[in-house]
Amino acid sequence: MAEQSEIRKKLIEAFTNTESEFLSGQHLADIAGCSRTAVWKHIEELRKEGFEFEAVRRKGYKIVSIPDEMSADKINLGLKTNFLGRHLHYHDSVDSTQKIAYKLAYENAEEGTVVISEEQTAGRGRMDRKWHSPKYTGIWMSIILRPNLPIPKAPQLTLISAVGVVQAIEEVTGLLPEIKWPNDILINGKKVTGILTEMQAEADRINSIIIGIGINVNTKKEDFPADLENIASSLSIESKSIVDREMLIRAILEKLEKLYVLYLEKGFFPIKLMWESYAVSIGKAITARTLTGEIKGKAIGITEDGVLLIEDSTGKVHNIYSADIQIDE
Ligand code: BT5
Repeated sequence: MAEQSEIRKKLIEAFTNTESEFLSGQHLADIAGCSRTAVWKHIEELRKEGFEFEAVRRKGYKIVSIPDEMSADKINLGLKTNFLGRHLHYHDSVDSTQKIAYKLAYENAEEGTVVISEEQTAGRGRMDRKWHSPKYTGIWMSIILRPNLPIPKAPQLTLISAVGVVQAIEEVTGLLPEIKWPNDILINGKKVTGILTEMQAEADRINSIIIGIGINVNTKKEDFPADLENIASSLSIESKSIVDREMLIRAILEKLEKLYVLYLEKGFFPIKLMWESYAVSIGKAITARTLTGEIKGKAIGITEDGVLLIEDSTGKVHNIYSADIQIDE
């Protein structure tokens, strides 16, 4: 029998393709590959999610409206991926999607499993910093990947994700975001997205990588707390319009899947070129603040492993594995 989420997807597709037509229970059962009773049960579940249907005896069902809030089914609608987002866990409120994804990964969740929440009460950034994640305004999601790679390659996944998110934002909004190494996406110098890559490893191999992506989508200026007011922005502030979060999620999953497959086949080099074309810090004077101190110099590029290279005033080149970057010029 077809999987539950697949059945749901096929049903919604059937309804949205035919719009105002009534579809018989038997017809829907044939399309979805399940029994008529199962069709009825799925329609009841969809009603709980805010989909409205009209049911007429002998004629069947007609879709009347699709809900505004996000739902796993609406995100799935028209999603053109093979594995990213095929298992989607949607929540109204969680502490952190990273924590939930971490648990799912530990319980052997499939590669490509995605956790999304409308709100995070304890969203986090790197080094346990807070990530502001108010309800219904953004995309707070975590993606489970299981690449067969040695541990030092893990930071490349942050860069791959950043490229995917930039391409998706560009496609959906027309905005032109820039990447600040390693994990910030900026528009007009303000942070609209942060990426957090964490991993579970065994011996020297990666078991799973959890990519956390936080995007301020329809956040209003007044929704940001005082400490973020001057450093953060949202896609709707920058584009002066409301952005469809589900469409953006689909675009991210599609771009990211393509890049990830390309990376597994061809290695990091093609991604590195794309990443560099979006990077704002390369060629500029920057200050890198690491756990052990501060390094000032010119950012000259990244290595094959995604390590940032800074040349100081004496000509010495420093390899930066993890830091916060300030652009000085
Ligand atoms: C990041 O850390 O930028 C990674 C953020 C990852 C968030 C996602 S949401 C889904 C998943 N679940 C989680 O719990 N997390 C991930 P970092 O580079 O350390 O930046 C953190 C800093 O960004 C904070 O100290 C603030 O200064 C700033 N910040 C916090 N919330 C922000 C927001 N909504 N927009 C812009 N900047 C923010």
